[in-house]
Amino acid sequence: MLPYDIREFFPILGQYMNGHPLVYLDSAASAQKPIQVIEAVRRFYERDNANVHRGVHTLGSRATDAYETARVKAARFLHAKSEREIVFTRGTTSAINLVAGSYARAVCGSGDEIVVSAMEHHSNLLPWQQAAKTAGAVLKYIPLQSDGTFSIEDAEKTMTNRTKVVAVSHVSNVLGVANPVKQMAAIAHRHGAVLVVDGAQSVPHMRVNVQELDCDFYAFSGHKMCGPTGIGVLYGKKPLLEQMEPIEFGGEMIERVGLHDSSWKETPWRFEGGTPPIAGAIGLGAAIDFLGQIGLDSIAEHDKQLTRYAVERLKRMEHLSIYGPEDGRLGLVTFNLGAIHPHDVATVLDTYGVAIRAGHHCCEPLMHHLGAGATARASFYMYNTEEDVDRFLSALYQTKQFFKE
Ligand code: 7TS
Repeated sequence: MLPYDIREFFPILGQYMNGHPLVYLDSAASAQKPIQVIEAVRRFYERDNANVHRGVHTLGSRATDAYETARVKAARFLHAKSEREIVFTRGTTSAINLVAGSYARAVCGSGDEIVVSAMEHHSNLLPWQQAAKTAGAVLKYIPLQSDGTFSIEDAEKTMTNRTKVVAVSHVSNVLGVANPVKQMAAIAHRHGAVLVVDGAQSVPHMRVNVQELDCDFYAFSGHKMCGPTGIGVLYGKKPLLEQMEPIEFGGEMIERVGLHDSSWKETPWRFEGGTPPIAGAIGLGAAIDFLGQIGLDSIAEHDKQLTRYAVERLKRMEHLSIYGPEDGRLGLVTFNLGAIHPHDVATVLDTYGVAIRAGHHCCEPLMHHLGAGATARASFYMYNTEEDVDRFLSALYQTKQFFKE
């Protein structure tokens, strides 16, 4: 377990909510921010704020240096070959939209295939639906097993030599377990396809090495790993990014502009038209430093252990059903409490200061597959403790009594 005093870095956690100490169990939706990140953003605005890649003045070059340093940090964080493989985006959603809107539309012709799973977050589903429609391509689904996961054998069977793109999440935001993305990359490559990995739920909890995985694209959001909102990353292998056209056009992404024709900067800057989220990138750099200081292996171990602690106790509760496979949960558990609507569960928990998420978690196809219209989800991060889990369980017992379930 990580030391309790890690919580001192997160000022928001010191509050009382509805008369109870705040128990924040919704980090899978967005993680809290340590003072190191808050301070980095504040320092930037207080001392270095200016636009990037423009001014010859000193503030402009300080801002540019800080922004580009964040890119280098992101490259090291993912173990990319070069910072030129790091595109700053608004988050996972816009990173995946960039690959779908540019790469997939260019490489997919009529009858080609895009392979996804029904486990995906809508952000890793809708962009592919749209790309397939535009290109006349077929959107194929890897069949899911009863627990919501898929097997590598089924993933392999779904791919053919018409498959151009395979897109899956590294860790599911509902099931909390990891998909075999390294093996999937190898299979996709044998078919001449690329693998796009949605890393929104993995990077906060585990060490990721894109070269080892040999994935072609990897997307994540800063805000789920203690960074600011409004910043994310698309990693892409350089030769792939170099063959991609931008999907946003305007200031700063150009090399030369004529009246009827223009040309673009090199990658990654050609994908960053307009004023980028500068403070966000700097905050993300600070979050990367912070995760490095705490140690991603320690965070992973803590999150796994705490999830196990919660699951063991949830299992003892009558009428409580847990979704997903038995093992391998990395920081979250999804459940329903008898016939009580998960929104009611979350509302009552909130009166005890416990914040969880309820709903379809932007995974409607997976919810249908699991036979649940909606579920409740508790997610854990480095700053959560066994005491948090105990408070959550005790509030859940109160909820059960209240609804006579
Ligand atoms: N992919 C996965 C696996 C996610 O969990 C999320 C957000 C996204 C993509 C989209 O990330 P964004 O930063 O671009 O919005 N997931 C959740 C969630 O589970 N609850 O709220 C947001």
